[in-house]
Amino acid sequence: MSASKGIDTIASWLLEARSVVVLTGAGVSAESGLSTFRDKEEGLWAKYDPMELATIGAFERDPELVTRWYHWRFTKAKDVQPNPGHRALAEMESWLVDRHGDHAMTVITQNIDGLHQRGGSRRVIEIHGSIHRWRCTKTGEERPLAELRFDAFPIPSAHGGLMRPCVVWFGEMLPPEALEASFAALQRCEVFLSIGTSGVVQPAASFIEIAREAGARTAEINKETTPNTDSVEVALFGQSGQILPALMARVRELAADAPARDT
Ligand code: BJW
Repeated sequence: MSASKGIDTIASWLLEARSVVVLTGAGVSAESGLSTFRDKEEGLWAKYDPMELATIGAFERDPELVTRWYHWRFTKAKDVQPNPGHRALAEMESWLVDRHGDHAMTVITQNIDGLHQRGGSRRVIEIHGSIHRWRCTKTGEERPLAELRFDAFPIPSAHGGLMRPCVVWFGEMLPPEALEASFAALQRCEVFLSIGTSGVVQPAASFIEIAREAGARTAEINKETTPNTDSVEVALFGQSGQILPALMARVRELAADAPARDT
């Protein structure tokens, strides 16, 4: 299917859909200047060993290294801006919410960078947590990053523990409330878009199947093929920062020709 035909198809789904779920991964933030994980040359895991940085074992072995790494990641995330892909998703949400109400669109993101929210998205579930919140390893008490002083690595907590980022490392459970909210959105979704994720990390990798079983149309937007490419109805290859604005422009064109449906 050509790119413009694919965009047309997804746009026509969005015109009809009352509930949309978008699953995003690191690729959505790549055009803002943040590294993905698994890209062969530029990905973080091409340069660093995930088992040395993104597990609780790594933090227990070398809390200084892991704290410094996440502090560096935070500094990068803070210094970049949401890109046209983030903004187009925010636009998609307000367009759908205007037509069908608050629950019409949910972004489930694996990203910890906060760029969807800064780009204007409101209903965002951060299933792998956020780099903007940290918590005490002893009490679990959370503190916004702005309250922490990064003048010692690792950062001692007020309760005799250490402060760690509220992100989900390999082998850790996802936040139960984020999982619950994700499943609820997946059960009712009519369109599921997988954008900028390699689709290999569980449980997020299974969300597309849950949506499909719930009857959703499925599409993928990615620079490359993924394990989902063959099973989605529409696969668009390219940069999300270019495709998503084109998709929203097409949605608006089609909507101008078609009267809005009642919710
Ligand atoms: C573009 C683009 C552009 C580029 N436009 N596209 C065997 C042993 C141990 C565990 C497991 C196991 N088998 C399964 C597991 C479970 C494990 C897992 O799935 N492992 C697999 C890797 C095998 N999962 C877990 O452990 C999860 N917890 C869990 O399952 O709990 C239950 C349990 C408990 C105990 C034991 C077993 C199970 C937790 C997973 C947590 C993942 N954490 C990380 C780090 C978070 C913090 C941080 O950011 O540092 O999350 S890992 C990393 O991968 C990060 C990401 O959110 C996640 C997904 O990556 P993502 O976003 O897809 O990025 P990439 O780089 O992979 O892909 C980018 C894509 O974008 C590419 O396709 C590009 O082509 C594309 N792209 N530019 C469009 N401009």
